[in-house]
Amino acid sequence: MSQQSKTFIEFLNSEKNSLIQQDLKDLLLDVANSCKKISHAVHQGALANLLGSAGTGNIQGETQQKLDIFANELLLEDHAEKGKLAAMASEEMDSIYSIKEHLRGPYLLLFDPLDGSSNIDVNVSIGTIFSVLKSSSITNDPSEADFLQSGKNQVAAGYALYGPQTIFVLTLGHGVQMFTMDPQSQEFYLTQEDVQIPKDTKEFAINMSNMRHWAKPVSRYVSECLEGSTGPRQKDFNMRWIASMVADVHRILIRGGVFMYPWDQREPDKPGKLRLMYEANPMSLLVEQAGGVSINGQQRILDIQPSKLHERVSVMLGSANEVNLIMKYHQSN
Ligand code: AHM
Ligand code: MG
Repeated sequence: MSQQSKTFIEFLNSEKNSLIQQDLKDLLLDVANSCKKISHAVHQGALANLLGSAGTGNIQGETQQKLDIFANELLLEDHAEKGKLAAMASEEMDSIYSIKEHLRGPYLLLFDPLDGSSNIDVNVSIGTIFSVLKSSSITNDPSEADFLQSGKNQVAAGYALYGPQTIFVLTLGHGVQMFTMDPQSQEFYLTQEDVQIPKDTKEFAINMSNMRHWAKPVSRYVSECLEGSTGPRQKDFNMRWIASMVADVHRILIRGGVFMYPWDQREPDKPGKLRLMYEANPMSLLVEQAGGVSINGQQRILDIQPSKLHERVSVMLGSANEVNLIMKYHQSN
């Protein structure tokens, strides 16, 4: 790494973050340290007997992988006694995890411990997504209601990407920074500051196998992209779908693009596949902080008032001009 690269701790303690509370910095250091341990386990894979199904299911009705459970338990253990949190919530737990009264702190931590579970066994990039909210009270027993805050209330959000490199991406509400883990020292170094998503793009990401189930505005947008330079968009588009939101969003933060996991007719009563509070909200804050746009088709995702912890949402995010066009197609439908 370059001589000038700041470590994650140096970044947190830099002038730029002088207004950030020390206990939030401590919490984020703990999160980054947990991600280092998960990264180690991911890279061991079969050698640590961590591949394959755990044979259990989560509240979403999805089969849990061994690594989903491992990462969830590691995050719980690492944060339960640090004194920074009032409670935690996770994709892998039906209800919230309350911190013992004498160990409670001012924040709520939400996470998808291992995003992209279908990619674990095939050695494709996966990640951990996290969101930090302020707890309304540390004296009352925490409840699910404390978590039901709109995404714009997040005081920090980010993800760790376990790919060819392990990368930690963070926003504290003023810009997006990326840190690369040095595999020798296991230290995160600041490698990209104030990330900006290009406003225009020629790349979209959606699971095309669901095409026949999409709503009209989504079909219209994608079919116009597919028409390429001879169609109304007058340019050829490329498509990518990693099936790990964390990796698809990372690509968009690096070089622009659009990611969509919209509502579709397979399960018409559900707003979408992805979860609002620990997938869409943290990603939306990162995307907006990098100059992009994130919507559900009707409104900005960060403005949605959640009504339950595991609420699902339709997601369209990325390069501003493209996502604004998708919004226009929804409004004129
Ligand atoms: P997970 O949190 O259980 O891994 O599920 C979420 C993932 C996203 O990362 C990804 O965008 C999507 O599911 C892929 O879904 P599909 O397999 O339907 O393409
Ligand atoms: Mg996920």
